[in-house]
Amino acid sequence: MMHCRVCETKLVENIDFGPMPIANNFVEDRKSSLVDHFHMRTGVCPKCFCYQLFDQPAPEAMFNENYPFFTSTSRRMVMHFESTWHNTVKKLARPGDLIVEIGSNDGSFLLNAVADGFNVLGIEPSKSVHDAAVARGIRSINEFFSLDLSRRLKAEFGKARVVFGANVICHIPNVIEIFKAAESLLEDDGWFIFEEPYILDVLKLNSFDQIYDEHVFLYSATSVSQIARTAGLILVNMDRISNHGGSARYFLRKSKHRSSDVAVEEERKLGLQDLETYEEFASRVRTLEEQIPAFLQAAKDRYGRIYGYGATSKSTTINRYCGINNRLVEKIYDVTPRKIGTYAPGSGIPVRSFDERVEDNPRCFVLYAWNHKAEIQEKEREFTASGGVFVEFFPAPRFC
Ligand code: JHZ
Ligand code: ZN
Repeated sequence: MMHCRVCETKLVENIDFGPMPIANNFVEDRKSSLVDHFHMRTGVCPKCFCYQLFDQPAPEAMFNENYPFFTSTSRRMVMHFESTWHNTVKKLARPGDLIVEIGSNDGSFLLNAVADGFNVLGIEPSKSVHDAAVARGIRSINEFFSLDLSRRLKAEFGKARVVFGANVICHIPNVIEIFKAAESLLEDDGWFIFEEPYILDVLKLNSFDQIYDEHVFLYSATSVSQIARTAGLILVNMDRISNHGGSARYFLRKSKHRSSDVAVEEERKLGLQDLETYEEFASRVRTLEEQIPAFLQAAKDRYGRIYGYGATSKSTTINRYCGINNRLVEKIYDVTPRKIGTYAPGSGIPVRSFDERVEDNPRCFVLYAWNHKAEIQEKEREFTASGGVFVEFFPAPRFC
């Protein structure tokens, strides 16, 4: 696909990452973990400035019964969704209203709405996490969101006061259909609210690891406001939040409401509507492609062995693009039962339980879960007090 998924203008190529595996393909067979699945290239639309992948694997290849990312593995993310419910979404709804979540994962957000007596519906195509939500008593539908599904839901459950999504809208290639589906599911005074990594923060931090198979788009107010218009919606507000190294939360309503171009105007001033901004980012990413493995090699020379902290989706892009394998990074520790005992995609680095660290006695961690730095540093006070160090990559590799 060489044309913008939103406005069909020819894309301007931005970064060529080369062959890539599926970022969350954590499997027990080392050989299959090394299989590449697609050629990862990004482009920017010169008309609507939607930043996107040229190609993406089929949705079913990414989101299925083996999907291993569970929202509840981060205590802070669980707290974040609790406060998102109480401080934002709940304030826009009345008890008894229907709250629909697209990509509801293990129910970490909807649990809060259930506890307050709201009517909830989760939509989750990945069976692994859908089952976890059902086990927690959340009404969840194991399907991809679509126009067809929204019609069926409306017939069965009525209209929704809020359609919410966290870290999911940027995963969906047929975005115009999804916006139309949200629009048709909403009450006239309803709200479509979603949040996810914000391209401005990615450009500022050089955090190219937010680019992987699942993230077919990296959005801005500029691009979201234009997609909204194609679907009978308008952007009424955008908030910046700190998750995932910097996210944006977009508030959309039906087009009879009043739109705001404050965020779009701010982005124009910051260069998000200039192609050079993206070209400069690409050139900084190419520098990191050299710097990251060199820095890790130096860290290994100094500390003997280095270990990964958090088998994130993001780590797949870093490892594959920078050619990092298990000769450089010994293993990656992770708390997720589904990831333990597997190999990290594209690198062959074993993923192991933190139980093994007592024996390994790591002195240097590669902070692949850098977006959870505060939570991890709090947990790892003893490690750092005893001289242990972390390596972080963005905006440039360093010890922290
Ligand atoms: P984390 C996922 O990306 C996938 P990932 C998805 N595509 C997306 O958009 C983002 O989330 C939002 C582990 N961990 O959150 C748990 C520890 O071991 O950075 C996770 O496996 N110890 C939907 O995968 C991983 O690290 C800890 O103390 O990049 C973190 O993954 C903590 C805090 C985490 O998301
Ligand atoms: Zn476009």
